[in-house]
Amino acid sequence: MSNSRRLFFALSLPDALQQQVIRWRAEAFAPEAGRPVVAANLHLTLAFLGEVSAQKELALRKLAGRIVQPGFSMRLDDLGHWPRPGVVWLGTRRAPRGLLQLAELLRSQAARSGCHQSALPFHPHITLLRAATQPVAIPPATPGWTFSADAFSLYESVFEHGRTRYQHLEQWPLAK
Ligand code: 2AM
Repeated sequence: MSNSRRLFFALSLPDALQQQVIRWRAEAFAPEAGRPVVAANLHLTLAFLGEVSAQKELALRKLAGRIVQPGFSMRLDDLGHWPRPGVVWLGTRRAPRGLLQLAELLRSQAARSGCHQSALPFHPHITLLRAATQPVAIPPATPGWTFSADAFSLYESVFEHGRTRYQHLEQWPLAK
């Protein structure tokens, strides 16, 4: 499947918030805690699609373009560590209904289009550190940023020169 791409739907973080998060992260975690995700790669995944053919990608883009869902705000006030995948993440203690509905819609459209969906419940998170497989001292609190989502996006995960880069492909607005 040479013309397939590794795709996912996600919320982008505004540039200013990306910068605030990486500045705080440098203070909040020891360098040996894990490999920091570069600022431009910080995002919140809504639905992971895996390797998708060009035809299926087109169908999923069309479905995404028909979504009418409200925008929402959330406080980024939760932190956690998943040792098995080696991920330290930033999340929210109260996921807004709009976020859960949007993710559910995208995940069910993906499943119906034949993209395998994890059986694990959706746990909204922004990955901060990777390769964090040893115990990590998690700070007791975050600065409590508020993140407003007024659009969602399709990204391609590109692995080149030993690095993963997320290529922004298309964005759709959420209703006001
Ligand atoms: P992660 O940050 O927790 O690793 C691009 O790879 C994005 O899709 C990342 O946010 C990643 O989540 C997520 N992702 C990768 N593989 C996945 C899978 N099998 N199921 C769900 N999400 C996945």
